[in-house]
Amino acid sequence: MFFSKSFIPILKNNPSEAKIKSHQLMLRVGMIKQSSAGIYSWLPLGFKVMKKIEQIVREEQDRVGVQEILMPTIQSSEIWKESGRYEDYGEEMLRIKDRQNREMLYGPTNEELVTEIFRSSFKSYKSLPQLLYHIQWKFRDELRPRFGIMRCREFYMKDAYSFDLTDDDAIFSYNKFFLSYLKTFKRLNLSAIPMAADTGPIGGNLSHEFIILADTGESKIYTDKRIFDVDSSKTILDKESLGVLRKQYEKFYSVTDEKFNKDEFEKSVAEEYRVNTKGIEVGHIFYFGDKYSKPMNAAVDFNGKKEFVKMGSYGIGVSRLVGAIIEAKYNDTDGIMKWPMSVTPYDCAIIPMINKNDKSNLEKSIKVHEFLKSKNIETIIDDTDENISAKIKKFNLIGIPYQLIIGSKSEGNLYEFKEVDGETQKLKVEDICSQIIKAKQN
Ligand code: P5A
Repeated sequence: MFFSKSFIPILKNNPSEAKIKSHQLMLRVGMIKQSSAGIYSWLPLGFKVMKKIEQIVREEQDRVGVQEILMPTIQSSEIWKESGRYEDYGEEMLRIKDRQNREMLYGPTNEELVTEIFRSSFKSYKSLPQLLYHIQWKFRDELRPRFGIMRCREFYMKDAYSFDLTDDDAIFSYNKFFLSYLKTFKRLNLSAIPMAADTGPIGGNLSHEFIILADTGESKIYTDKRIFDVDSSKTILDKESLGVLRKQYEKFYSVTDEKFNKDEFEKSVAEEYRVNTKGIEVGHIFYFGDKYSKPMNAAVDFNGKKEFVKMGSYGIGVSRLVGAIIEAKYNDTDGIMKWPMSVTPYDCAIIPMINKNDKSNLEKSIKVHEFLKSKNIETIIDDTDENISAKIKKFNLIGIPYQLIIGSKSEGNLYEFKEVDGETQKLKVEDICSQIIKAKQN
């Protein structure tokens, strides 16, 4: 991709309406464009990052045996009346009437719709467990949408749902998601901590929020810092080890604001381990038993007996994660952003020094680009006539992890190469290639 032909509308200055760094940066480097309050268009740079996040989320769901489906954004009010949530959901729900005057809504979540799909498709306990997910836009008419795509009205969510025969089986499903969330956030280069949380309008009595620490986060958290050292890397998917894993986290006091109790915190966490800070909720999982299956009559036959299925639901804020990663990875002292390799819009920026009468550096850039492309490394060539330092500054801001400079200091087959926040090295293109491939594998 040539920069001159790309659609990356960079602004000269930080937009004044943006209060936090992710919102500022996303507008500044043209990742998103507001279309109305809390509703955004995703431009190529932002969209590329979101799609990469989506793919990692998908792979980790598939890995634990969750099946992908796609439910619509527009739902009928009927099923919400059955569950009793049509009134309860209040003004956050965007209600729409179709031409037959039927009450419809733009789904804020899908517990009802998936329960309806389940009840009309499954009759026997032998088909259980069923674990289903989709990745779809949601709409919540937030009273105060803010911080760009972090708390907006239309957002992209991965939501999964589990159906089991017994509470015990359902907890096993819950724990599968618990582990898969830890692995998903790790692949995004984030350290997300599971915290006991309130269930709000989704319901139930077991719930964890997955929170990454950030000063600009909206969630207040109280935790024991030893929770950051729990190792989930070797956990396998059997019932017992998943139970043990959750206990390893739960033995540390770790709650969000709504569950906070000062005496309990001080009693369970020695002063040296206490962390009282802010974070961003990037995922939230719930166990709510038969809260939806009972009123909606979603049951299976178990040896002649009707059993309402036990359900849980599991959300990841896919679009919110784009902002959350920026909050975690952007260094505002030097204005340098560095995308994790797993989600970066481009792996490497090729920055040639271009003179009016001499296009040889541009030609070299194209050759390097072709070579790297053949090794699955995605690059963007800055073919504009800005000077080198302006180009470097631009890519420091965008956050492309590597920069390859083709200019006066390139000698023979050696190029200047640097990690966005690292030292400049002089390397052959083959060595540059292996360095990037190595970084992609980590
Ligand atoms: C779980 C999946 C649910 O809706 N039902 C289906 C359950 N949970 S949740 O916590 O309400 O939302 C899941 C995740 O979605 C993100 N999120 C948002 N992102 C951007 N703007 C919003 N207004 C917004 N609301 C929720 C969060 O990451 C949340 O964890």
